[in-house]
Amino acid sequence: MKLSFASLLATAALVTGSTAPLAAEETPEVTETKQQQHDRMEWWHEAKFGMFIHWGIYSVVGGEYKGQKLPNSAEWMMCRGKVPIAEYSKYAEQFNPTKFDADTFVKMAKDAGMKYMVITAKHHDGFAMFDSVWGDYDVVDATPFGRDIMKELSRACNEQGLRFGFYYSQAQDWHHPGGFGNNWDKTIKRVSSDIYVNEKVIPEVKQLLTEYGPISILWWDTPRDMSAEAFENIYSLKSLQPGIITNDRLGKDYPGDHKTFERHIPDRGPVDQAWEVCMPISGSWGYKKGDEDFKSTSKLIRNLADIASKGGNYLLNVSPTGEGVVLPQAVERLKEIGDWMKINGDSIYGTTGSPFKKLDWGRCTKKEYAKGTTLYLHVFDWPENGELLVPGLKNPVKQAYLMADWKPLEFRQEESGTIISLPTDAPDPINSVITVQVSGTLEVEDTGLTQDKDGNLLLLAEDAYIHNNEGSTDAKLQDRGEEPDNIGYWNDKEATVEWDFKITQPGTFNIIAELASEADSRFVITAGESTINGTALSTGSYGTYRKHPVGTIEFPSAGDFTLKIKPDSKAWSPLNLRRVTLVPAK
Ligand code: H79
Repeated sequence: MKLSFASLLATAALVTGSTAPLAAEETPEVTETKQQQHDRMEWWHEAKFGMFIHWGIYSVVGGEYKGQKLPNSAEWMMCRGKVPIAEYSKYAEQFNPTKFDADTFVKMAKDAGMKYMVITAKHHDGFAMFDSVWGDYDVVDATPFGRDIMKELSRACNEQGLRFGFYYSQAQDWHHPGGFGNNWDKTIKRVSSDIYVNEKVIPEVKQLLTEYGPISILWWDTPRDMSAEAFENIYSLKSLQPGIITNDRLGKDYPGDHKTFERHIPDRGPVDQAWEVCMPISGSWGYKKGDEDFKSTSKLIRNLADIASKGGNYLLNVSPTGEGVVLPQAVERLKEIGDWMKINGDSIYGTTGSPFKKLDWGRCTKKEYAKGTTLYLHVFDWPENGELLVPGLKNPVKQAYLMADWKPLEFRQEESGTIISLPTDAPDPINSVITVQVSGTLEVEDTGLTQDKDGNLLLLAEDAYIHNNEGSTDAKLQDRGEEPDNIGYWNDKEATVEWDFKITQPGTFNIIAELASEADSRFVITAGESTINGTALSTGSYGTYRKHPVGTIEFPSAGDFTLKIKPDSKAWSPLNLRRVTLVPAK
């Protein structure tokens, strides 16, 4: 849709008022409490599982350019191939997804058990998948398809009862001369990012929030430094859709409603904060020819349980082709997830995070009520001895049963926790859920790490929480079979490793770290009130371990503590860490 310049200005002015900040009485600053925010997001917390869709004119070529397969995610092909704007725009002429049917799409998401959908209205390439007011660089005006895909999906979502939201790349725009990111097309006559924001972002987002029915989510991406005014003007648009939920990627001063983790699941979820993991079902976000990197159904179902057990949401991405269909590999997986959800959905929807720290056999989600709690035990590894230990669970158990058949299970409660007797075979090889109803306020004794009788505390790699910096998946546990496991690939200086434990015999301790490194490395250990600067001299290789005395630490009183190791950003060199031992100082 092409508007006259005058009407374009009028549209922008409607939203921004003027270039001056809005007067206080025009935008009464409503400060929302945490509780109010949580209530506004109730449907989202309840939902847990959504569909992400990356679809654009890049989908036509599936990541290939001039016969070359470009590396990485296919929606980045314009940038990876340094494709000039004039040439890239021509892909629009090939975008004709005649097999697309919005109802089928929405039904597919719904049948998978998903409760919301977020689709790329505009990705970094700048191409609008709706009839943009900004100009003709959109699916209606520039493609033979000529249909407003966003409108069709919005309608179908409404009809079928799925929440609908837009992904919008507000900063990167490789097409507009004021957008961020395009440093390869030398024909661009640069204008300021304020111009880009005022003439494209604001009118388009305003349009998306006013002409497409109820919009539940705005999903920003890849923040860049923009003027304070630009940020404020973009941010204020959310008032056009009451209750809309936004993510944390508009800019650093705009935390939005939830944190986003891309492609990886944090070891533990952020506390007192809503969060979501987005992840492509295969390797690439946008359709990529030859991408066979589909995650198994087992992995996907366990990811969903893992994320729910930590209190987060799962936004799982599919990649329609240029023809407008989702590949059979994805369809099959979504169907299998849906089959699992039909039986076990109650263990996901509306649940909150696990009251247990780590569980050897799987994960736990819960629902708390006035007089009791329902625990959902997600058993990934079915116990061979037919007994499942729920460590530290002290509440009286009212009943326990398998979600698959509702048959009551025998249980007994001992010092170590509650033990549930199970049938020999797992009803589901991926994740069998056991429902346990307990009475009273939840009471779980911490059966986690603690000192042995001599006062030693052993912190093993496999018991650590590895906190990866957002977007990074570097630091991880390496399974070494017969050899002890270690934390490895610790390349990211922002990644930290921590252990929670209980001190029962307070005092002063010598810290000994068993590690291997190719170069000298420095790190910082914090625990309780203490901070210790640690040095690890090179052991010669990543496979040669040595026990390094790191320093001493004091725990003057008994209680729960966390010990955290953080790379010293100025002198860090990656190391492999097997364990940290605290030995009482004589
Ligand atoms: O929309 C999806 C990605 O395209 C987008 N966010 C998700 C939801 C995203 N944009 N940037 N990034 C994620 C992170 C940047 C990754 C990069 Fe690269 C590494 C940019 C250049 C090197 C990915 C890999 C793109 C090209 C290679």
